[in-house]
Amino acid sequence: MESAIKTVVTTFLNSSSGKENLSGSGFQKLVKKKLGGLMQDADRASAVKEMQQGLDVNNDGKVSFQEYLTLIGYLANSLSESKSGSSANAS
Ligand SMILES: [Ca+2]
Repeated sequence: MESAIKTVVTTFLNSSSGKENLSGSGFQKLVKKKLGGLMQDADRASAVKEMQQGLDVNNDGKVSFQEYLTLIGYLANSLSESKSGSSANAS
C-alpha cells in the first residue's frame, strides 16, 4: 500500500520534472507509458487530450497533482468495480 502511494507521487513528479503541474505532453506521456494497461484509449492522443480537458477543473491547460488524483481515483474505482463485479458505486 505504501509503495503504491509512493509510486503515484513519484510517477507524477517524474513526468512533471518535479513541477506542480503536468504539461499536456507530460500528461500524454504519463498515460501512454504508465496507464496503458488500464486505459484502452491511452494510445490515442485525441482521447488523452479529451481526458486531460475533463480533469482540468481550473482550465489552465495543465494537470495539477490534485487533478491527476481525480484520474487515479477514477481508475481505482473502475478496477474495484470490475473486480467485485458490482456497480454499487456507479454514479
Ligand atoms: Ca489544471
